[in-house]
Amino acid sequence: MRYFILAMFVLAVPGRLAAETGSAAWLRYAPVEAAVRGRYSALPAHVVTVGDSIVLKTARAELVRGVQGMLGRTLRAEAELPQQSAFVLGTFANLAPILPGVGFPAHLREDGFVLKAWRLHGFPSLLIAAPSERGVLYGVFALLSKIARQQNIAALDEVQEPAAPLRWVNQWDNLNGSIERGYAGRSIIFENGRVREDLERAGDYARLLASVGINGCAINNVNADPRILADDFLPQLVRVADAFRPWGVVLAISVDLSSPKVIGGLETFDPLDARVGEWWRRKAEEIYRQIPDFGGFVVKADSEGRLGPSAYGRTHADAANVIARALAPHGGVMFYRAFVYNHHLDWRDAKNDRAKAAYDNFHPLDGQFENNAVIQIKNGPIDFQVREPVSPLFAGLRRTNEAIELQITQEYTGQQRHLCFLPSMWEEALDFDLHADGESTPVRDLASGRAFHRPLGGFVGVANAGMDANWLGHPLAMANLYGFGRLAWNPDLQAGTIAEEWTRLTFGNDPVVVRTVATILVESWRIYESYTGPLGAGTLTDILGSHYGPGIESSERNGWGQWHRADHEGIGMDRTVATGTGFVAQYPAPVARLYESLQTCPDELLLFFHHVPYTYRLHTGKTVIQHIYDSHYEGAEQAEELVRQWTGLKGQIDDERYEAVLARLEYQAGHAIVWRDAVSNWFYRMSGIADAQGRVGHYPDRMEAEAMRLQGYVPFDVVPAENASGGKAIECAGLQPCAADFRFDRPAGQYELDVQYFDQNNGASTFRVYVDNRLVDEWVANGSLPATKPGGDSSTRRRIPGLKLRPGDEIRLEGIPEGAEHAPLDYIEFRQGK
Ligand code: GCW
Repeated sequence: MRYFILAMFVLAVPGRLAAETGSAAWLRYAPVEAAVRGRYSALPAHVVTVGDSIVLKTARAELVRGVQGMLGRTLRAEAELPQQSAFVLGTFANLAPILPGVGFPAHLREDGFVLKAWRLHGFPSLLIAAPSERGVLYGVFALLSKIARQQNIAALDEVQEPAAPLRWVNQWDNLNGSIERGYAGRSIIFENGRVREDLERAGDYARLLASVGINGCAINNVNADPRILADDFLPQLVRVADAFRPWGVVLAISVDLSSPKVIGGLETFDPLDARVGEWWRRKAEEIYRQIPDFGGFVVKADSEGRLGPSAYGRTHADAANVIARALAPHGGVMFYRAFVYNHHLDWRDAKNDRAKAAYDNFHPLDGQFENNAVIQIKNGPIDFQVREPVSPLFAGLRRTNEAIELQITQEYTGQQRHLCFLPSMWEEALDFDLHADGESTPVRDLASGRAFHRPLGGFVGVANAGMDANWLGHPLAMANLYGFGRLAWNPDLQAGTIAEEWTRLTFGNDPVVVRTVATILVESWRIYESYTGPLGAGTLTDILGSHYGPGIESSERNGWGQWHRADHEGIGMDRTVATGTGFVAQYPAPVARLYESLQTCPDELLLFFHHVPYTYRLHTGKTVIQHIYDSHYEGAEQAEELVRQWTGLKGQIDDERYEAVLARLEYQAGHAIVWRDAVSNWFYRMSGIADAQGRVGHYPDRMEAEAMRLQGYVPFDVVPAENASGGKAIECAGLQPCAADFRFDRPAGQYELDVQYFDQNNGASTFRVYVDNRLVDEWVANGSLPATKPGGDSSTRRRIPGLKLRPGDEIRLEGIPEGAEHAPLDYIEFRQGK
């Protein structure tokens, strides 16, 4: 009883917001505030659906659910057009005969819709009509989004259509349930080599996708396990298709080109061998017999160790076409990835350039692909780096369908531990004018197929949502999935608009919340860029491992081709025609001119296209080396500023999501300093040029762990050295517990103490901090960072605020190792006045 009263009390506290896990994402349908509810009082109380397909049923149920949640009203479903005001849902074909006066648009793209206020039998009604059933569902979501964002919907008369027919996500899920480059838990589709028994979350995912107009999902890793095409797998795929179907999301799979041989029993997978063609034909037939609305296949071939047509001296067109022809009679689409390159490039040859690979491989084949084949091109010529120019291949295919592949999962952009709102980056890529044929041809028109009047085209987002309740790990990362869908629907949208829409739907309409969150989002990409990968040099991360923390040299002297070519004199890849790899020539002339010349090449891409000395002056007037130092310091400060901005929202957002975001932002601010120090120290060592502001290499507020008095703890070298302060740290590998202590020798006052330690994923050490034998903090390093040793991936900050310290105080750090994690410590730093 006591608990019950307590619970009532908690619920009754005015203004207290109910905890949310984030699982509802942007489809919360939170009650519309009383002050604006009047805006919707005239909405109909009835809903009629003309037609009874499964997608129409979903549309109606969603409308009922949304109106119930937001306005607290239960819509009555009617079988016939009532003699009172109603929501009327249906396709043009079904509605036109019974609503003769309406006049639906004659040429609306598939999946488009109409929202229209209409007097029906004299009663004010609302039509949600579309050429296809899926369009009706999209219309419902659009209407509900307007209500959630408190928009006025009286006198609605709106027509929307998508920019392109193909708006898909790819999941890189493995059949064992892991996800390649996934940062939010296990697969929602697979488990232990099979499709999960419980596909409820897969259905919820399809609902989220549909709500932003995404109409296809390829569910498995492009590094495809051939077993996905095995006979006994098909019934499992049928179940996934069933889970997606109510939401108009078609199921697709990634397939391995060698399947006819590996699981088909043929001795070859040569795309020009008639038996191979026959195998794909039968396979497609078998699939469509059981999944009539199957979407198609995605293929990664001759890339990163995958087998491909080169095994038989065939072309990518041969490979794509043999499968495309098998899919064509059923309306299936064949996505063939342009991410084909040699990862054993000789780095000693200054003419070698991975950036050239996609164009070199696919441009010569333009016009040779079947009409249902689509070349899926990553936005940049390298690989989802924090900053790249757009791929020249977008302009290099005119008689071939193409789609742009964007990465929602933040492989190179902080892995959902750092905030990085990617629509800001995508907007720039989509707006970039490649001037194919001298005409204006922004990437969005090339990818959508509009520029060259292609039958197919579109947008593919690598999403990698997982079992984490909030789908992507970082609560704010969902803005990337939302933003991808919105841009695929309408690539003219601005990142700021998307950020605002998403914030309203996700956190409500409070103006301070909307302004703060949208600002944080919009600034986050540049902030992330500024402390990671400067001036187009690429994300300076551990290329050979996690792709997460700093790993500045890891890109060099190996065949992966993500080189920045920094040495003692300068940095950058010379990709010019005059003196470099000649990559620039792959762009149409106006763009090539822009990048070829140092005068016109934008600073932010300078090092992508040119090799320059550290003393080279940017358009801003700064030298390259000083820019590297400054941007890393500014970026780390801005990351700290994000924390401050967020804390201003305490109480305005439910505690659960507030705390979840705060924890990530605080972690990010600490890790931004790890990045800052690693990059700036590495470049200081390389260039020998000091920071004009005297920051790099000088840390007056720091006490290195190896400089403390150690009991049990032993110093060791961290490799690479720049990933730990002073290149060294201490670990407790023998007798435990271990301790490190020293006497405080600064002026008395209030301090904030930052303890920099390493949090590996192969142990959970305990740390304790004492001041004069008084325990002031204790924590367990049990995060899940991608690291099994101390270094840039695992380096983590613990902040202890509000410590009163006097000279002579003994500060002692105690570490208790667990598993393979030896309670490693790097340094502590004092900040006064906090
Ligand atoms: O960015 C790289 C990733 C690989 C990925 C590959 C690709 C699925 O590091 O994990 O493989 O791209 O896009 O095929």
